[in-house]
Amino acid sequence: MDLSRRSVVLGLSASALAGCASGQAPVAAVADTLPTAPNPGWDAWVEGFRGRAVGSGISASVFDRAFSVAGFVPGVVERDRNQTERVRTLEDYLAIVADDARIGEGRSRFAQYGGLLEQLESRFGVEAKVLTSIWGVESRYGTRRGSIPVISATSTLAFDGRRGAFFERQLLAALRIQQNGDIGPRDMTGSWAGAMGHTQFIPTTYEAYAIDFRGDGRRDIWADDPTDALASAANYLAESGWRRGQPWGVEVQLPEGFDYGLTGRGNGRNPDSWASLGVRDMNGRAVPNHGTGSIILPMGASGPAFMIFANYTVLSRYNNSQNYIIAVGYLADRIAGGPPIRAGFPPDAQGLRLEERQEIQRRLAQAGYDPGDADGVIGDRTIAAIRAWQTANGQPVTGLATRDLLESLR
Ligand SMILES: [Ca+2]
Repeated sequence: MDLSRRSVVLGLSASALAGCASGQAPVAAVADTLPTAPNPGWDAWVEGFRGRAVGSGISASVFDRAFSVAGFVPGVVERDRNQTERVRTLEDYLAIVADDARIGEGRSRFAQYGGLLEQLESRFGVEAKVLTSIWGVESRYGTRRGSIPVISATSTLAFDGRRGAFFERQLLAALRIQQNGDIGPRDMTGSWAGAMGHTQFIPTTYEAYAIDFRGDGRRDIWADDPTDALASAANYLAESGWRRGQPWGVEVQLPEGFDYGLTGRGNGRNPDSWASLGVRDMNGRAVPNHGTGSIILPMGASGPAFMIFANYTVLSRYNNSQNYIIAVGYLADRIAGGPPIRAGFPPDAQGLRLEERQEIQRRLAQAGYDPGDADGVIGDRTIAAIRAWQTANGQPVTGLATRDLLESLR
């Protein structure tokens, strides 16, 4: 095989980790590019891996064809290392993946693909709104499917990542998928961690659950047409035990003096028991019988409370992050016309609420800085804009969105 690799620029859009069980909720990143770079260590690793791959049943020609267009991508390693650093609150995560824009787009897609979604719902027993929501959270309805070659991404992370064994399994699965003829090396793209297509399946999840819905011989989750991808997500949820017509969870209100020791994902009770403790839905009624439920408080006692049911656990198979599961369930409900979360969110560590963080962003933009969208999420761009403003105004350069900053900007 040819180990001299040209440096190419790869597109990166979505960064999702479907099925990774990393506990990290995916967030679609802004579009950027990730180049490959020569790396003799990676070349040597690939040579060694070639023997293991062929030994496990990958044909030498499939292997060499796949790696003839692959390379080491340093930016992928960077993503993997940075991933654990930022822990977003539920409020931030919802502002990113389940904001009004994504709800509106979801309603359009729900209408546009209504026929297909109905077929999937009747065949797999997973509601159309849930499939639409997963599509929305994973790839912004197919617009952020990721354009990094999967062999490059997974081999880079298998060679030089925190989770080498995991990514070697994904790389082997990716090669088997190519060997099976579902997709060619140049078209097998995904996000930085190897999550592929509209519903961001990692290769092993694809092998286990992908569906060729129209029977054309290929399980194509990469094409513009989302049919196979949505069918595959439906199959995955159905196989994981989805209960049709049952909610993932409902927002609830807790009575004065409620014992918070009763909350937590493992502390299930039957509906009568919760009702007798004074737990009500947001209309003041006892929660209907959806089976055993637990109560979770994603932002503590001063934030929203949810009673969660069996379908919450089913969604956790896709990604075991609490924020991810709530976002998928909530976006699904909103797409179907459900209400916003009624409880307020507590102020952040700096004592600011969402509207105040948005005001900081708007005022920075008015002052000529670039804090990104005024979504109230203090991310890298907003921090950079705050630092630039602080520098220009002779303030200590902290990058923090504080009340003092807001007052100064006013
Ligand atoms: Ca197909």
